[in-house]
Amino acid sequence: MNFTEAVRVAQEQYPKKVTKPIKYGTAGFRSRADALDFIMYRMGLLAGLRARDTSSVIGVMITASHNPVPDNGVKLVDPMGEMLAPAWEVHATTLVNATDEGIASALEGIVSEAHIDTSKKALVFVGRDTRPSSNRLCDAVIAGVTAVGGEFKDFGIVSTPILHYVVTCYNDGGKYGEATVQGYYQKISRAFNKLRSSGTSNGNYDPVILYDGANGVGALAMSEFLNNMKKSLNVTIFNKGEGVLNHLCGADYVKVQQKWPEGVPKTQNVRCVSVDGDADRVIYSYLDSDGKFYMLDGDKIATLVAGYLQELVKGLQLKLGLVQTAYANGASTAYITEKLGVPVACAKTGVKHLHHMALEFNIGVYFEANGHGTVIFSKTAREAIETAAQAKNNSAEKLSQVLDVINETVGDAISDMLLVETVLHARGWSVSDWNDAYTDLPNRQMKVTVADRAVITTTDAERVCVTPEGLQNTINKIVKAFLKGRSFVRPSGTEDIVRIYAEASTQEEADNLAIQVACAVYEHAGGIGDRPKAPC
Ligand code: 16G
Ligand code: MG
Repeated sequence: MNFTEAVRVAQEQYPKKVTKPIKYGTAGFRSRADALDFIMYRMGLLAGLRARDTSSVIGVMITASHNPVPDNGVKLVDPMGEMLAPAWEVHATTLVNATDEGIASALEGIVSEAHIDTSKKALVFVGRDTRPSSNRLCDAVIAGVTAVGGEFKDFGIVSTPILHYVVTCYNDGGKYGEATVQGYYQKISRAFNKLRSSGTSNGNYDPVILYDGANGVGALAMSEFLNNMKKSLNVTIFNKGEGVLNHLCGADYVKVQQKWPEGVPKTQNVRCVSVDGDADRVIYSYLDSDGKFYMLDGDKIATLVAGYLQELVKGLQLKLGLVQTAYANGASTAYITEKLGVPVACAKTGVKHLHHMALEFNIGVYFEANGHGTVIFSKTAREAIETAAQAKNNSAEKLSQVLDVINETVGDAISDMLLVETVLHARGWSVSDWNDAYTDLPNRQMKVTVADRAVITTTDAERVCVTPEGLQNTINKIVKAFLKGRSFVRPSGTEDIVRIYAEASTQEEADNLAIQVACAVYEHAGGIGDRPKAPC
């Protein structure tokens, strides 16, 4: 194939105006939307090649998730809904760093390295979030796909998990479900309706939910879901788009700021479900009778789900495990290993790392503390569950219904919410019963801006800092002075900053620990601007 057309369109419509090197990271490419046109175009080109390489449909999702509105981003979805294969992350980086004329040789390089037959057909599924820039950037992706002779299907505004779902379903010939947006809603709502067929209330369980849509696609997805569902949940949607996307609301705000979302009435003892800007993360929270705020994050969800599934798989000879990251609250890890006897593995931040590690179990539950996660079932597990269900094993029958509520292709805020609701209902728990299972250690996250965040490198699933030399020793010394103290630092994969995590026995100590470690980073790694003073 000759790539002159790809170069012509690049030069005429999507010229590159920056020279700074850019890397395909955990969240694909993400930055201010006005700097993304040429990147989107090139990701369209790349998706066209990847589709031929895999002889499958490839997904391109345009979103910056929980970032502020002026940002945007792009991620490629591999054939079975996975994140883009590592070798292709390298190709993506090469292609984006080429000059406009250099596109041709970059593409030729990829074709020859991956032995791609360019005469094959290529089909790319494209989806986008609600950001004002997403439409324009979607056109750029489509221009890229077309410039390498590919075809596309535009799914319009959809959540990230919906795009993963339709890509997977299309590529497996519909075994996982129907490859349409409607097929997605129907599959999970049908499964949920079935699980609720025995009744709506149970013990302390109350089906009332305040839903925080983050003013994004999660609000649209929930109202669509409610249209398909019987009245077994009483959901009121807030932050439907009347406010600014992710601003003072949504899963990331609630998790990081540890605050009730704006725009949602402060009703006591009713759980609030917050999703992020592309609806692949979910965080629960509630206010008690004194108005005190409680947050139930990905760790609480993971422990709830893993504990429940562990009970259901008893007797089926299946190995169930939980995968967390360094951000998992120490109390959650202790609870799940010591109280529930579920093995826990720790992965690097980023869905692909968790997903990969979860594959080592027959049933792998993986969740980041930020609320992104799902459950994946191996072929062995599916078969064992189906066989036992056919033999009328009660737990296996339930498990096989639960399986259909789960979107195994990627973390999915709505499907995760339905899973949580299923477990709470089965246990007859109120949100505070759930919260009482264990008490989180107080924690604090901070960020520090440094001249070059790449000077920070880590090992042991990001729990130990390797460079700059001496930083980990300093952190060790600081941490020693705190009861139940734990802290680590890592370069962000999505922002030009270094992240700091700290936990300790009280909030004041956790804050204090975070500040001291932030100062250590500032000193060892070339901090920019003011020295960190207060938690931010
Ligand atoms: C991305 C990752 C998410 C991770 C976050 C960390 C995917 C699909 N998403 O959003 O898993 O938690 O980055 O961001 O992998 P950070 O590197 O800025 O802390
Ligand atoms: Mg997201």
